[in-house]
Amino acid sequence: MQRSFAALGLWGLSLAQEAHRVAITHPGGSFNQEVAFLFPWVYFFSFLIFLVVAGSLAYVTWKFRARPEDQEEPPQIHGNDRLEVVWTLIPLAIVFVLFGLTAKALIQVNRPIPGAMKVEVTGYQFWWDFHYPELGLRNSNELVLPAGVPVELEITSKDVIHSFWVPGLAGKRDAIPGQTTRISFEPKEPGLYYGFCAELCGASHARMLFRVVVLPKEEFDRFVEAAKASPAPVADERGQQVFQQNCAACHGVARSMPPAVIGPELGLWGNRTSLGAGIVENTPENLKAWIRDPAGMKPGVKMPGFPQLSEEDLDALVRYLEGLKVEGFDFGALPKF
Ligand code: HEC
Ligand SMILES: [Cu+2]
Repeated sequence: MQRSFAALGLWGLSLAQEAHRVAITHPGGSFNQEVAFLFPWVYFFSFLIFLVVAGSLAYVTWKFRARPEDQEEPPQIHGNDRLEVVWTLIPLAIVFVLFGLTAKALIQVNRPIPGAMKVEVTGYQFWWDFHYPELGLRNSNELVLPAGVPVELEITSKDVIHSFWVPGLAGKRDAIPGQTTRISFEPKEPGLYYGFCAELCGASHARMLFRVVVLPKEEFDRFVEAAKASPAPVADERGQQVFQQNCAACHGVARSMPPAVIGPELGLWGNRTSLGAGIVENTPENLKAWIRDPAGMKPGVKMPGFPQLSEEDLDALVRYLEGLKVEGFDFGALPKF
């Protein structure tokens, strides 16, 4: 119940802010296709019941209305067995049909898909980490997936309970510390999908977003190969130095798992469409504002601000970070769901 209210609130937000879409009816993947199949059936029966109930109410109200010549009480009748059996059996049949369809969909979406690509998803206050153990690749806050290939997400949390939700692709799964929950689906349609943390997890819960980039299979393979091949050429020597001194204790740029993860992986920063776990677009201006004062954009954030950096150092740092990328990909140009 609380969750449906949350979804309603998010939907309201999505009307105001196109960047935060909640596309639950978008059949972007196998999971949502199963769910989308249920919608017309539920609507059909709801509409049928509405027509019958509202129709008979209107008819009876009109047919048996009081007339001026009515002096006495109308004949008093009690019950109608045949009618009562009918109006009990028909709804029962409807409930059974909907139950059957729902059970089929539930079994289907909860079934692990054999041969699925694994991704370890870890929730932190207030960001997401994505690690591909089979590919030896890591990225944060933007999960890149191939279309037409089944994927199995192994979801957990390193602090409190979060919940992983990409409305346009699949349903929610809680991220629980010390446990692994799983969700399997096959993304079908390339695009940029908006994701949310769907479990109240602290001051910036509402700013714990993420994105899923679904690429055609060949493009995904090209991206992975290029991301693993070699580190990006250093775009700014001074920026790299500033990074080593101030940031490297918490952030990796090797596109792989550091021994202990504190902050998001930044090795593919230049390919990111968003900043701060999906809260704003990735632009040099937003990045500068973030580095100076992350808490100003995200209350309760676990990254200190760097107001002491000189303007030159900051510019160099931003150039260095924007240069951490794989050439030839513009995820921002993908259709958004
Ligand atoms: C004490 C550890 C720590 C230090 C030091 C630190 N960060 Fe962070 N950083 C974090 C954490 C934690 C987050 C995730 C914040 C969130 O979104 O809730 C973060 C987030 C970010 C993000 C956004 C990441 C994303 O995926 O959107 C950028 C960019 C960033 N940091 C850059 C820097 C730079 C540049 C420096 C050095 C000047 C730096 N950080 C120093 C911990 C740190
Ligand atoms: Cu959360």
